[in-house]
Amino acid sequence: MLVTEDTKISIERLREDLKQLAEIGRGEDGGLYRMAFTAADMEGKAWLEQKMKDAGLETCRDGACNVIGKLAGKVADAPSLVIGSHIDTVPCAGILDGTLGVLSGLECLRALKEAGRVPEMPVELIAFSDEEGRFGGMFGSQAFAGQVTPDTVHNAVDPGGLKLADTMQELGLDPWDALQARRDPASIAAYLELHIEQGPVLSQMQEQVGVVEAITGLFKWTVKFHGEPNHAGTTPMPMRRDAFMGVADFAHELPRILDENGSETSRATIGRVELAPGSPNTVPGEARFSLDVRDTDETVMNELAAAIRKALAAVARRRRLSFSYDAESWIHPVDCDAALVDIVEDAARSAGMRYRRMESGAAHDAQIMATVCPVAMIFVPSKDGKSHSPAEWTAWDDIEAGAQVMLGAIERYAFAGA
Ligand code: HGY
Ligand code: MN
Ligand code: MN
Repeated sequence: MLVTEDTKISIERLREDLKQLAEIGRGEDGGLYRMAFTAADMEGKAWLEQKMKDAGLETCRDGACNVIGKLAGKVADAPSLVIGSHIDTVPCAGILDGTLGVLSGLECLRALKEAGRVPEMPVELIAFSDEEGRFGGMFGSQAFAGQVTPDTVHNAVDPGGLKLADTMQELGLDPWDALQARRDPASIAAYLELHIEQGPVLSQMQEQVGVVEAITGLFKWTVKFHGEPNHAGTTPMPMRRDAFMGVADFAHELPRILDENGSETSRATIGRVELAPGSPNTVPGEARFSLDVRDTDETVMNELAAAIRKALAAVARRRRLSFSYDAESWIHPVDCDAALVDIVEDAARSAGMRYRRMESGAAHDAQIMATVCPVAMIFVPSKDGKSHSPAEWTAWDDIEAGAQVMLGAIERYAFAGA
């Protein structure tokens, strides 16, 4: 396996890129608000595209508005090594989730270009649209992997009820073009993604790099309890059909449901609750809430879904409510490709990194790409395990270490024939 140690990433350039992109979509509270297909997200895409051009990459956007930069290979029509992640964020996000993978990938390709090194195959850097699932799933990578259907394009909505199709049209995009974003799997050799761990393991173990072997699956539901709005003063407690109390009762059932049906990698989160009519002196007649449930084993995911449906029905009966739910997305857990994981591990070991093999509790575009090609991921530590908040951080020397391992993995994979 040919490895030249002379190609080094520049942490100064990477730091400058991170600082610049961190200013796009920054809110008053210091968090990032670059949610998918907002003006800030589109500004971030434009900024990134220009950076790719400045780096001498051939750029384009596909029908899902994925931003793509290509480093040409010696064999022009060989299947590409694809690297990337996302630059869209959750509301009030940190500056590294997704972004670090895209900008580290950009720095790797810039370093290779600067060193005049030409890979055997094209290497394509992609910033996938809507990884955070504002519109339900991982729209950009799902479109790239051919998983988007007219149903997705027509019915995907965000938590506020805005339709994906309308949102794209208002940006001058044709949502139906997403159906043409599918890339022929024969043109993709493999996918590599660098990402922050978003958990506590690497930082607690004082390790620099995570060599990811498996990625958790998840399903997202929007659940509704329907009761009866009524006067907060004149309606005796036993006579109420209080939809919020349904949510409260169900939330207290979650630990039991996970204990009885889950595993140590099971997670369940209610991240958003909306009550109607929403006035302080009215018993809520309707409650609508999000449910995010995860496990690395799909059988366990199915068992958790069945147990959750039973618990919702029991709570509804007890509270004289009715309930319904929309299954927003179901993303399969995946194993990373053993040979690609070995390449990442070899790059980490040769660079003298303290590393460990581990699983991902967060979902990533890599698990969508795993449906069409071999994938592997590189993690860098998250300070105090924090993420999806402005407290999200990774020490600069860990960022440099991770990006250098990424470059080492690219060199091992895309220059193998050299
Ligand atoms: O939710 C996740 O795991 C990822 O950050 N989208
Ligand atoms: Mn992410
Ligand atoms: Mn995220």
